[in-house]
Amino acid sequence: MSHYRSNLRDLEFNLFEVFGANERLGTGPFTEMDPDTARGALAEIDRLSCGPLAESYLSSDRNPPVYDPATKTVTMPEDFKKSYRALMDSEWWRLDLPDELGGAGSSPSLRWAAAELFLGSNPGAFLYMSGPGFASILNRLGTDDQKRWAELMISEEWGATMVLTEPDAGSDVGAGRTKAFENEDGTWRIEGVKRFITSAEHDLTDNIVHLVLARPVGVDGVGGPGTKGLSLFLVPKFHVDLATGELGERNGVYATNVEKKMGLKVSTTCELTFGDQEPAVGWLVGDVHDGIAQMFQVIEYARMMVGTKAIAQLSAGYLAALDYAKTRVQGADLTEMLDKAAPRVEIINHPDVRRGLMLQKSYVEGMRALIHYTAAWQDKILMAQNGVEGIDLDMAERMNDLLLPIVKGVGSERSYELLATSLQTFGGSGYLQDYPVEQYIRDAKIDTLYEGTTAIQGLDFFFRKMVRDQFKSIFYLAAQITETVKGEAGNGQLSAEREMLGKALEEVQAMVGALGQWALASQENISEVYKVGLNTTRLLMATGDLVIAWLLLKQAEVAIAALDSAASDRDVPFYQGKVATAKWFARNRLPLLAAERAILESTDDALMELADESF
Ligand code: ST9
Repeated sequence: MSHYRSNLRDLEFNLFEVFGANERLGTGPFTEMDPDTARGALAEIDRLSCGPLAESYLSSDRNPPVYDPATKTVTMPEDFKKSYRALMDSEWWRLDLPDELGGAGSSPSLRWAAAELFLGSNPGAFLYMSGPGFASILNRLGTDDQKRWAELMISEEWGATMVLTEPDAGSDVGAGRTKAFENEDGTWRIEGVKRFITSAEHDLTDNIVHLVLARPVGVDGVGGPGTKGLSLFLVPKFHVDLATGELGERNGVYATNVEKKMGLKVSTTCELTFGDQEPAVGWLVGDVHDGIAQMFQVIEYARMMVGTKAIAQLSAGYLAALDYAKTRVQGADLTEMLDKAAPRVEIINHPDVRRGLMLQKSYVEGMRALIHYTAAWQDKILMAQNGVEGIDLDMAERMNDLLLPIVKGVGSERSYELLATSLQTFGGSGYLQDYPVEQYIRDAKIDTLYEGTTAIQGLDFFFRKMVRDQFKSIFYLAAQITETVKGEAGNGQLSAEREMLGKALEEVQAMVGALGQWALASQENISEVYKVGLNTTRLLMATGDLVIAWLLLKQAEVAIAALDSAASDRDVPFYQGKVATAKWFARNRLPLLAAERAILESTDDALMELADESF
């Protein structure tokens, strides 16, 4: 049996019943993909994800890729290669491509729904499928020759990587020391060592195209300190005859180590050395020195992907725990605890197991809604860029920017935390490799780390997405939540929860206000900024809970309307579950925000003044 349990019903509920994908699909840039075609695509992707794609998930953890330091090559496990082939042969990666590159006319929201299925089934395989996604970005940013590279990356199904990190430049990308020297023919010679590079060596594809940040040497106006001195280079593993697409000589970029990791073992994490024995030749992307901004186009995409991966893995963990709880018989019902001969019951009947299941369910479904809400803004961005009228492109971009650190930061933190609750549902059995949850936990931990740690997401959320945005998008979001607080949908059944949502909104607004005050005060007294820094992660997580509660309530409104009309017998428990989940989350999680606000408002200088030796 497949390790993977998907939730296609909830994906379709988000897409078509809550966030209106049916109104966007089949129109504007998505003309080729009408709602029926999209449903058909998701059904097929679901079959692939629960079937052949999932088959090597467990085995490739036990028998991970093998690195040979003599040849600096990696041999991938055979059964993983079969899963990867099934994924590539399905060609669903075309959902990610624009029309001019042979895309399927998909909307971002359909693409992220599909991505959840792939990432829940076999996240490592999805990561190796990076070529098409990176080709779209190269096609957008590149010169004519680089657009040809993009075509070849797609037609030849080559792999691709993003290459930022160095041993002494992790979160601080601007500390990178890898250098680029211009050759007389206009190409560049890259020299340096990069670290933690995902998919940088493997034998799944004939070529790998690296997008590398390096500091140009001897060029006026660029190459200075920090991120702004970095430029972006295309550096292939093999040279290529661009006219024919034929591979030429090996380029001087080699994987000089592959890390041994806690999880996601099938995904190679490489040290990549440039120009050690032979020159590593690269091309300046777009022929412009604008590296960090260009790389952030990849990073934004990847941050959305990481949040989706985290939530996909939590969903799989929750559904595995739910199955177990429905079948595992242990102990008597609590009402019969005094009768030692009372019949034993399935553990789903025990109150504490139910509490744990609802905690998982509410976060899984709330965070899935967050992905779809964010993706709906991405749909609107693409529509506005393609001439569809009546969309505020500026606000759509601001909202997408605001939501990305929540998707990535909150999604990954809550998923990792709650996968432990999934495991707990199994009792001691959850600790065994007989069940997939211990691997889900190991494989999900990376999500709080790569593509910017949670601390980085918290800083980005406050300083860039609020202060630099002049609080425009957060005010817009608050106005949207207020509409729900003041609304009347839900047939009178959600009034208490609306009130709780209103109170939670006030708590978060007060937290934003306090951080804003400290940021302002730091202009007079710079150390005030520490109080901001002590609370950016708290604010990120609190806003996450607020948005999750809001989206669960919006889902409950839709569910109540469906129950009041003619929901099929099969759908009744699904919709009733939606209403119960929204109510539970509002009652059990939102009151905690008052405590978070109180803690935040009581922040003083003590922690920063404590001597390092006293820790
Ligand atoms: C990594 C790899 O972790 C993980 C695996 C990836 C695998 C990807 C595979 C994808 C698969 C795809 C599959 C496709 C198939 C699809 C099928 C579909 C069905 N937003 O604040 P400043 C820019 S890689 C936008 O001064 P500092 C901006 O240009 C490692 N832009 O920063 C800005 O200039 P300005 C990941 C932003 O203090 C400039 O940066 N590493 C943003 O110099 C400078 O900004 C990290 O993520 C933003 N949010 O540097 C690094 N922020 O202000 C984490 C900045 O003029 N560290 N820019 O606009 C950071 O993010 C730091 O905050 C820092 C600080 C480096 C930016």
